[in-house]
Amino acid sequence: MDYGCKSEKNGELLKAEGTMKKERTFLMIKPEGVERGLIGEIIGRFERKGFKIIALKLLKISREVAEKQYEEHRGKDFFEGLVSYMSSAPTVSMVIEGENAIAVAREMAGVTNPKLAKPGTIRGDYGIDVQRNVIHASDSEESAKREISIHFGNLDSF
Ligand code: RTP
Ligand code: MG
Repeated sequence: MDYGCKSEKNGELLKAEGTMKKERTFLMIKPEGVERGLIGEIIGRFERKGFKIIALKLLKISREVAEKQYEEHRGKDFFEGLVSYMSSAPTVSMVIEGENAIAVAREMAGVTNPKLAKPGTIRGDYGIDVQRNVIHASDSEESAKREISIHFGNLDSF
């Protein structure tokens, strides 16, 4: 299984676009990131990169919300484990804003499997395994819109 492809594609996307575009994206610090005391470290990376925090909350999400967030994976063998895990303990949800936020945040997160993620990326530095990979980041404009709305409702006026 190639866990690397999506982020590789983001790198290509950034190069190919070559344009600056102000965007918002949705991020979530997964349960083990919160449990291990990595909230400040992770938020700090995005702040230092110049992103603006638009919305932020710490809570244990319901199974229903986890299912909605990961709807695209319904039916896959890891779906049940994923939604159980994501709703098992507190997480931190946030919306950040900045130039090319969606692709840049994916690059900063690193590829899905922490064992393959590069040092300097969040998953490369702190990830334990494919499920406990510290952070979720929206993978497209459409996903970002959908996920922001699931977790924060309408933020257009913020
Ligand atoms: P995410 O949605 O959490 O930002 O991660 P991603 O885009 O890098 O990866 P995705 O393919 O969307 O998978 C969502 C999350 O499901 C878990 N996963 N487990 N056991 C497995 O084979 C497997 N594959 C994916 C990971 O926690 C992944 O982040
Ligand atoms: Mg994903």
